Amino acid sequence: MEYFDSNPRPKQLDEHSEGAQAFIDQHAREHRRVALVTSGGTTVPLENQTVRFIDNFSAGTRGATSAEYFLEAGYAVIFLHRQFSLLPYSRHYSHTTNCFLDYMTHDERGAVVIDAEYRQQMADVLAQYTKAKRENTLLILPFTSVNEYLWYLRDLAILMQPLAANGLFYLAAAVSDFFVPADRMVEHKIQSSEEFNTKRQLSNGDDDNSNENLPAAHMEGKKLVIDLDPVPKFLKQLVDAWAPRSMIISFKLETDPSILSEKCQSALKKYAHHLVIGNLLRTRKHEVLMVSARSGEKWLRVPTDRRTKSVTGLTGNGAEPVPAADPIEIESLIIPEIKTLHSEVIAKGDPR
Ligand code: PAZ
Repeated sequence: MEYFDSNPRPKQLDEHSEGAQAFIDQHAREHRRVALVTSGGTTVPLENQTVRFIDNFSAGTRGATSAEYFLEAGYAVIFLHRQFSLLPYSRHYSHTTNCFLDYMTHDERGAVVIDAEYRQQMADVLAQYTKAKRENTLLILPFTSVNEYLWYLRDLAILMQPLAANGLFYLAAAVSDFFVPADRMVEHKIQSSEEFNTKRQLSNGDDDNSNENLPAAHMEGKKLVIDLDPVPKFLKQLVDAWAPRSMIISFKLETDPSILSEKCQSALKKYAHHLVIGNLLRTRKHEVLMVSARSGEKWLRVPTDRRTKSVTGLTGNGAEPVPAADPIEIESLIIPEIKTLHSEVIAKGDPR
C-alpha cells in the first residue's frame, strides 16, 4: 500500500510490536482466541509539530466495554485505543461526573476505604481485572493520530497471521475518512496573523505560490482553509492482504436511520468480510444492526426498561427512558453473538 511509503512510521512501532509479538505467541501456544479491539477516535494533525488537529466525538465506550465482554467470553484482547479514551475496567470509574475520590470514604479509624455504596460493584470489577492481569489476557496499546492507527493496525494484523481463524478483528474505532498527507503538512504552527502567514507556510519552503505547493491547511487572508485527502481504504487491505484468514468485523456509524441498512450492506459487499455492525449516533448505546452474509440483518436491542443513561446532549426529542437500576449494556448482547459466529468460522473454514 503506497500510503506507508509516504507517511511516517510511528516512533513507538517497534516497542508496540515487541509487546504484541510476545502476547500473541503466548496465546497461540495456549490455543486461545485473540481479539484485536480498536477503540476511540483518531486525530488528524494539521501541523507536523502539532498544535492544531481535527478530532471526532468517540469516547471509546463501545471498544472498552466490548473488550471486557470478550475477556469474559475467554478471548485474549489486544486493545488498540486512542490515548486517554476509556479503558476496560477503569472505565467504570473514569470520565464520569464523579471524581475518583467520591468512591472513597474514611472508616471509623480514619483509614481510606471504598464507600459501601460502591463496594460490591468495585469488588466484581477488581476480580475481573485481576484475572486478566494474572492470565496476561489484556494488552493495552495507545494511538493518537490516524497515521499511527493505520501503521499499528497493519503491523498487528501481520503479527496475528499465525493465529489464523483464531484471530478476530473488532474495528470499533471512529477512524477519520480524511487526513493531511505528510507531504502536504506544514512543519510549524499555522500563523493566523497575516503578517506571518505568507511564504513561511509553504511546505517545501520555496517561493512558488501556486496552488499545488500550498500545504493542506493554510491561511488565505484571514481564513484558515483546510483541504483534506481521503484516507486510503484500509479495510480492503486488511481483508485481502493483512489478515486473510481471520474473522473481521467492522462498524458503520450513521446519523440518518433511513440509510443505515443500505450502508452496512454496501460495506459488506465491497469488502466481503464477515460482519458489519451498524449503529446510529443517537441510539448506539442501546441498539445495533448486525449484517452478515450468513445471517442477513438482525437488530439487537436492550429492552427499554434496562437501558443505561441516554447519550448526553445528543438525544434530540427528550423522550429518553429513565436510567435503569440494573442496566444491560448492549455489548453484553453483541459479544456472545460474535462468539457464536466466530465458532462457525473456525469450524467451517471461512464462511465470508
Ligand atoms: O466510542 P463510542 O462508544 O462513543 O462510539 C462508538 C462508535 C459509534 C464510534 C462505534 O460503535 C462505531 O460505529 N465505530 C465506527 C465508526 C465509523 O467509522 O463509521
